[in-house]
Amino acid sequence: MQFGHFDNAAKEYVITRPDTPRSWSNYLGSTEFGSIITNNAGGYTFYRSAAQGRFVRIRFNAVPLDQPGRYIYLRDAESGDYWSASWQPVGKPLDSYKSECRHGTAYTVISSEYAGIKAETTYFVPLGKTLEVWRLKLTNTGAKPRKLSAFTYVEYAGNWSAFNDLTNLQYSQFIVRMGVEDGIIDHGTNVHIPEDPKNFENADQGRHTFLALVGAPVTGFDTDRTAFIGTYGSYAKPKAVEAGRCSGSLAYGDNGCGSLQTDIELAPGETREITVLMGVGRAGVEGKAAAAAFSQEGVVDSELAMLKAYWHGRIEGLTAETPDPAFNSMLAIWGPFNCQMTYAWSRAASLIYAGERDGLGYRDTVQDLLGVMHAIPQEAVKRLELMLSGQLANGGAMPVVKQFAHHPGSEKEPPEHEYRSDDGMWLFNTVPAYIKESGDTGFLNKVIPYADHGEASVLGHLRRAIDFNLTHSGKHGLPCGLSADWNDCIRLGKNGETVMVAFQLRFALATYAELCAIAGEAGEKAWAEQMLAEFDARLAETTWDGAWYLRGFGEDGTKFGSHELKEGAIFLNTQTWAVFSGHAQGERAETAMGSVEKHLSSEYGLALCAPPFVETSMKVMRAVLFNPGMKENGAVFTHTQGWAVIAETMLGHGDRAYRYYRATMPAAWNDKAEVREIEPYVYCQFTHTPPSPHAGAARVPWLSGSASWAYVAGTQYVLGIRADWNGLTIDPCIPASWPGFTATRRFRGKTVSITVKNPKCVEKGVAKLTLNGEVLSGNLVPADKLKDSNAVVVEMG
Ligand code: IFM
Repeated sequence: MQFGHFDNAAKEYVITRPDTPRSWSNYLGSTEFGSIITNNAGGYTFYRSAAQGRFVRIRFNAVPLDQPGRYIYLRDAESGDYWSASWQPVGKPLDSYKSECRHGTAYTVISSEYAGIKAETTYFVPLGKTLEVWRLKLTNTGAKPRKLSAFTYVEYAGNWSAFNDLTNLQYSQFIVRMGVEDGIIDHGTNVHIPEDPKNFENADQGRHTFLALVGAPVTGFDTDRTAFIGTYGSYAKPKAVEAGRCSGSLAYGDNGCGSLQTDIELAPGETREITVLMGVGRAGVEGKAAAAAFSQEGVVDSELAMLKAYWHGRIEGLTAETPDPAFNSMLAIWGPFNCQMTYAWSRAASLIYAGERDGLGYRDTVQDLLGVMHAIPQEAVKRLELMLSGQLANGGAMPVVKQFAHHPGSEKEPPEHEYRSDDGMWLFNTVPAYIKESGDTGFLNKVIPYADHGEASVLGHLRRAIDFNLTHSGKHGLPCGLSADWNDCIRLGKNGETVMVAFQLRFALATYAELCAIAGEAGEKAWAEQMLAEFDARLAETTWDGAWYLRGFGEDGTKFGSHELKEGAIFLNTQTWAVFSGHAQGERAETAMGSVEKHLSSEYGLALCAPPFVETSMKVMRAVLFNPGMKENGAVFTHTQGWAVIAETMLGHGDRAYRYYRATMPAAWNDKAEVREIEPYVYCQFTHTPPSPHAGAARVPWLSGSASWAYVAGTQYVLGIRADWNGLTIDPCIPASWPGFTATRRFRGKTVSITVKNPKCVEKGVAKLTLNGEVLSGNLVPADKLKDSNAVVVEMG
């Protein structure tokens, strides 16, 4: 069943049925001023942090879904009938109410048609501004004049705090003081104490937001929720809208809301435009200034155009046309946009991440950078430097880096039991990704402080990360699992060993050797190569279980991920990382990936492990906490699928790689949206697998490691367009049935147009490559041969 379709030309997803199986959301704004909006105008808004800057309330997990939000109620003065410009919250019957929602890149347009009135609301945050615009266009499509009233509605969160709003009502409900100045609502918090704008984390300060309306006179207002909704009213039946007029309430404690009323007459065929502005600052200062600026003709349109151009620029680092329209939609917009949102918001703000995670999880953020590196390398490297300064002098990392309150050099070392074994290992993916993208090899010498004390060059940081795992190793000479490796639900402890991180360490040693060669550190390179050879031998001896690789060893030597076990007999990650790391080659690699197909694959993708856990002790295998077939307990954990795709392409299996790729590609499920349930344009954290009764249902949309690894796998390994130390490698691994594809990649300031032809129907292999008509040997397009615009033609065979 379909609830909408992709409009690649407009770079939008169009929801044509508003009764989606779950709320289908979008992001507006920036990390200064962020908003989540759903297809039914539900959502919330925050300044800088979804936890500490939350000023618009949503009730997470609400019934009905995603309420409240940013609503505009419409009421016919003659009949007294009323509805909302978005289908919800009033929810008129869908046989008489037409609705469309277009989610675009940081804007959303919700349109409706009911009772002869067309309404179109465009929601966005103008670039560089700390305010939200809701531009409403109302059209009378009938033959007689109409008198309408429009009422805005937004509900304020207490004390700008996600937590206080839920848990400290005895305080947060008594510091709100609403006002109205020249028709602009002032939402005040702690208005009697000084403001402290430079100290964001100071909760004890006066703060204000404003709500203004331009384009029509304000004829009424309510700022007290009870006055607007009524004691036993609801968002579907607010008292003020039923009555046809606001009562002029001024909240003094309790719950503040923002409702501005305007009365509009529309001649047949006439369109009127009004604009609502909601932003940070006082009504009388920032509110008045915003109202003046946005009353100018054309300002809303030009701000929207600038916003679109900005975001399109950020997602157009690579464009491609393949034989698969679903892949094309993901490549054109949603894949890179999802990566940008993950990079921006980490795991802090969505309909699922309700603000509890404030800050940048170390391993997550370092991986998230991979999905945006090709698009915004100079911005990404700043974040990478921040993360390097979250590494500790012992080579481990702080679990979370708080961008608002990070003090490199003087952070406290976390307690020993909080260390995870994989944190520093992800730097070996991301540091090279930056250098390959930019050509900036000097980055390796950049000196960056450690979080707790001391400093080192980037290369020095990498060496420390390796040392951390070499010094924390167990009986088999493999890295200890500590509180977790990538898998939060595997606690192998300070003596148990993780085979996944062992493969990451193998990858790290190989990568470090390459980096040392670039940096001219011959001694370090020789050391890394020697360690790598020894480590490979150790891995071959200790980690092979007969038909696949083990997952780890417990502190008492118990094997995990072994065919000898009834539960968790095979794990995905150690097979894929064995190949990805370069350790497993030839027959072992084929056997391991064959076992993956045999034991873990389904139409929904590859399960993280099988069979799921039911009876295993949770001492190590904490996955048993989840129902079988969910999350780390045997679901398709989407984050990991990219590694499987990469491994298959490394083995030259284009058909299998793409089958896996498609299984979790959101757009490929567009016509089965009732099965997948969440947004068909964004990645999710996991998909239920049997024995879950909801097999196929995806959960935790937007923010996870899935988007970035899917993007890396799809663009760098399926299409095979990879930045390399000295240029761009073109090494496609595609389904044999594809006749080829075209792509355009921005690379080091140049444009490279690529045509791949596959006349012999192979899955992998470059027979011929030409750059601007010149035949080159191999599959590398050297950076120093690039002109401003380039044509590369690749013939597979
Ligand atoms: O790797 C983790 C991630 O850091 C948070 N979400 C779950 C993943 C797997 O456990």
